[in-house]
Amino acid sequence: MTSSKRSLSRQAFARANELIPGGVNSPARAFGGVGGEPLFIDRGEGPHLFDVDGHRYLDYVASWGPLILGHCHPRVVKAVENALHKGATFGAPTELESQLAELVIACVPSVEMVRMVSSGTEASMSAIRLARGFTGRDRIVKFAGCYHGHVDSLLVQAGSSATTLGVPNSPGVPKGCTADTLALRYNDVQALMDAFAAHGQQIAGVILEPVVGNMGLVTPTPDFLHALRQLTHQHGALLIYDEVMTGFRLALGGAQELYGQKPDLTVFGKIIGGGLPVGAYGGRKDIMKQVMPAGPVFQAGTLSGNPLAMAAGLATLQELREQKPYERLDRLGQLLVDGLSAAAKAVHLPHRVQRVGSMWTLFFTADPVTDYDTAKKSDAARFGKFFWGMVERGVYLPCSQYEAAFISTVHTEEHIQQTIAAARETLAEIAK
Ligand code: HOZ
Repeated sequence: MTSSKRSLSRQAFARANELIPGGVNSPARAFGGVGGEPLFIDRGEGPHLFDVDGHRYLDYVASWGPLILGHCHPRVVKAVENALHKGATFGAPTELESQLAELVIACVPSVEMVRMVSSGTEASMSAIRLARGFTGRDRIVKFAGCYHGHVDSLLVQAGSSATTLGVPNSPGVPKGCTADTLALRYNDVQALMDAFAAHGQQIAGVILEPVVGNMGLVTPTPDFLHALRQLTHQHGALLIYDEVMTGFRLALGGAQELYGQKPDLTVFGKIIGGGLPVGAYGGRKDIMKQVMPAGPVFQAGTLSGNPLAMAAGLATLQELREQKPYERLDRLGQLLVDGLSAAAKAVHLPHRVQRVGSMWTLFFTADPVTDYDTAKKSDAARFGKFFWGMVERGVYLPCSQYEAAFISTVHTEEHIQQTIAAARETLAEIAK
């Protein structure tokens, strides 16, 4: 399938470019990391996507994570249809909101109370505000390479030194917004200890992706997770897990269940909305009760708790709770990474396949990827060739070396074998 066969996507992109900045409504989907132009999508069905030119792809993007049940899962479609017929939005409470809240609380033991919002960005922003309001402190610790949405105070790029005081990495973010953000190296226990030794009394909270998806897949060391919990506790700061990607994906209770951890607050997005726009933040009741109108920390939203979105999220979480797909997803994940590693090894390509459960990344580097600096050592140009080779063979991967790919419950062993076969051909081609 050459680019000439994607002429309708090309036309659609040219038109969109005249109307929408860069032709897309979120930069991640613009193919900037792999070159070329984005595929325009017509529809999805189970594990497959169909572009406007009529090509079918095995989908490992899953709308960047939400679609753990695949496209158009019948239970989700039915739930949304039912809700739609009753009215799209009321700006008044519905019982669906409590039903989803109850299910989230049942799935994630550290969450005793939860507030629904409309995106992961909104959820992180609100959790940070709450941490500051609850502790009466201003400073926030984040980690280089972790992404928590486009929140001003979290858009901080750390330099190569382990600790840097905030420097905004987008024009339009005033220095003042990031002045209280400390960006540290992921998995660096010493840097964390130093930050708390220097600023412990001013740190309101520490936010992290407990398994990182946003620099490609990077896992936390046990020591790092332990130090985070211990130091935040000792210094009266809140520990905030951003489980936008990992929540309901690595286990029903997310990464915190997998690693046996208990953060004070958790940020959700993606799967919690079953493909519709939902974010949420939740945690200890004494903290959550500070949110308005129960408490003084302001946060609001016209479409927060929207009935269509609640219905999609509820159907998705109910299905996951009944299906218990996590062991199967883990097995498929292992099968896939073994196949990818063998294929890369056979053609002597330096590589690392990193995975937790159904999240994975093939890095084109020989060394372990443990943080942002080591992630950036990967050969992103080679990844671009790999990406396009896979597209040509009917496999749709995230269009960046620095993103995680997702296996969904509708993938089968046969799909995984197809993917390995496509990778074998592609890797042999790009190794030449
Ligand atoms: N949050 C997604 C993973 N990095 C990207 C989705 C987007 O920004 O459009």
